[in-house]
Amino acid sequence: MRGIDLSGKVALVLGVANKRSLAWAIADALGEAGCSLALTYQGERLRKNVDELAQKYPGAPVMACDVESDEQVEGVFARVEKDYGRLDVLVHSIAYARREDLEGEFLKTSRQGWRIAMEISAFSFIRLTSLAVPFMKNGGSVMALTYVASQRVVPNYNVMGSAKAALEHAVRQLASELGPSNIRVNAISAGPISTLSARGIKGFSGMASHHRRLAPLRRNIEPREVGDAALFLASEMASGITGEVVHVDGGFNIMAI
Ligand code: 0WD
Repeated sequence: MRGIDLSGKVALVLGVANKRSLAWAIADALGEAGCSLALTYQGERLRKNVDELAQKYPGAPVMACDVESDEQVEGVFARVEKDYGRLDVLVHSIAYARREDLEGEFLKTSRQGWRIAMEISAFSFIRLTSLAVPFMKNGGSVMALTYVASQRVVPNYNVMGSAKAALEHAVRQLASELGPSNIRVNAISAGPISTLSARGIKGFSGMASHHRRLAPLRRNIEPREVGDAALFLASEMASGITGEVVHVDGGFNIMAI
């Protein structure tokens, strides 16, 4: 157990694909701090990975949730209500764009490619938050994962940069609306980590070594460091922080050259 104790709290974590997923590290950080967990998987192919994580946290429900399905999204909250009747923490660690929209010219972005990236990577955050709010009766902490390509041009990140910009705006807008209910809404902007979705970005390994060279800490970050930041944001230690984008990137974002 680290310094923060989340016993008695409940967190819903979406976006575990496998052991390398940032959501896995976040779920572990929260679970090891005593937080009860509810976990989701997108599609049967990922179910056994999430089951493996859930085994460490007896009683944690594991639910199918593709955010493109209203029925599945609503089903998740019905189960949270049944199992726990409350929610304190919501973690959105989901992003998707078609491979052809993550390379080549941004100018050629298709209507469909834009819609898919925006809907899965940004709109789902608003929808999930709206369904979580009624369960956060004593306040809560909501968080999403973002990347510096929301603010600056990163080659090949293309439509995902647009989606992350929309996601960060949603963080601020929701923080403003939910602050009076003591629900805090923040984003963690992580440096590049080699996960399933990161490897879908063309030239990812070059990007990671560029970060390593330029970042003040002169290294890439570890998933555990994202987990620790999420643990902090979930806890009372962060009670005064909302609408923020917290960078866990070794300081990369402050550098010009
Ligand atoms: O370098 C990185 N890895 C960074 C990731 C740097 C900064 C930010 N991020 C963000 C990502 O953009 C994403 O928002 O962190 C979040 C988590 O990504 P991850 O942990 O890097 O990647 P991964 O382990 O692949 O988890 C993302 C998961 C999907 O995985 P795959 O690879 O199967 O698409 O998002 C989920 C899915 O499990 N996902 C969905 N979940 C529900 N419904 C959907 C969907 N429609 N689409 C993707």
